[in-house]
Amino acid sequence: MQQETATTFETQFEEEVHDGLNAFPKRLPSKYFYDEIGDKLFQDIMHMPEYYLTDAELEIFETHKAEITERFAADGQPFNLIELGAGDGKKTKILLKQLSEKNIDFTYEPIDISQNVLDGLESSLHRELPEVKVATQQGTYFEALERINTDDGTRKVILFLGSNIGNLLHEQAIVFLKHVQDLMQEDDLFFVGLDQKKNPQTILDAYNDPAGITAEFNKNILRRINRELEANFRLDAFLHWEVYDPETGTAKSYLVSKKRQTVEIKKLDLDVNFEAWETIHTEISQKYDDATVAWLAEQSGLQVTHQFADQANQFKNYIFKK
Ligand code: AVI
Repeated sequence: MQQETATTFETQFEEEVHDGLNAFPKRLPSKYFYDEIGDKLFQDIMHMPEYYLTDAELEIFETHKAEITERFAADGQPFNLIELGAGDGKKTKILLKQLSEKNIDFTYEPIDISQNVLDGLESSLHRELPEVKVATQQGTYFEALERINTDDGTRKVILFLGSNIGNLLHEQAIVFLKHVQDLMQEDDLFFVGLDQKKNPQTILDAYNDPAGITAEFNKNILRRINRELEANFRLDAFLHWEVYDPETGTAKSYLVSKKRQTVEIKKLDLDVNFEAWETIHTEISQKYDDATVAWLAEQSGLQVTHQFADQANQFKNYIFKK
C-alpha cells in the first residue's frame, strides 16, 4: 500500500500554490498578485483607458457626493467611516472632502494589510485634508473590523469600493457579506461598488489591454512564486488569456502554457508538468446586475436601500443595511 506523506507548509501561500498546481485543472488565487510589483501594476491598470471601472466610480462620487454623504450622516450623530482595503484613497477623498465641507463629525478608519500603504495614505490626507480625523487600522479586514467594533458603540459606515468583491465566487462573496453583516449594528451602512454587466467587448478590452499591463499583472503571480518559493517559471512561456461569459457575468483570467514544460519549485520540493496549452486559472472578476445584487444581499441577511450609477450605467454603488 502506498503511504501518503502529509506535507507541512510554512505559509498559506506555500500551501495554496502547492494545492493549486497539483489540482486539475490547475489554479492559483488572485490575492497573491498583490506584492510590491503587483500593487504598482494594479495602479497602472487603474490609469489605463480600457479599465473603465475606476473612472466610472469616480464619476458616481463626483455626481452624487451630496446625496451619498447625506445618507452616510443620516442621523447627524458622529460616525466611523471604515474602508476595507483603502489603497491610495483617491476616490474616497471626494467623499471625505464633501463630508468635511458640510462640517459632518466623522472619523475615517482605513483598513489595510500593508502598514506602508496606510502610512502613505495618512500623510497624503494630512496634506490634502488636514481637518479630517484619521485612525488607520492595520490588519486583515475582519481582524480590524472586530477591533473597531469593540471600541465603543459609534455608528459605522463601511466602504468596499472598486468591485473588489467581484474577485470572489458568489459562494465566497456570501460568506464575506455574512461576516460583515454579523459585525453591523442596526443603523450601520455598508457601501459597496460593483461593476455591472455590459457589452462583453468592453469587459474583454478592460482585462486584455494592448499594452500588456494586465498580462504582466497576471504573470506577476509566477514572478512571485519564482522569487519566494525558488521556482523557475519562464514568464514568456505563458500567455495571458481572458474570457467573459455574458450569461453568468463572470470574467476569468488564465495563464496558458505555450508548450509542454516542467517547472521546478524548489521550496515545495515539487516539479509541475504542463502539457502544451494547459491552463492555470488565476482570477475571476464578476460583473453584476440588480437582480444578482438583491439575491446576494438576501442570502447574506442584508437589504439594498439605495443605489447610484454613472451616466452610462457601467458601474454602481449600493448602500446595504441589515
Ligand atoms: C481588484 N479587482 C477588483 C480588479 C478586477 O477588476 O477584478 C483586479 C484586476 N484584474 C485585472 N485587472 C484588474
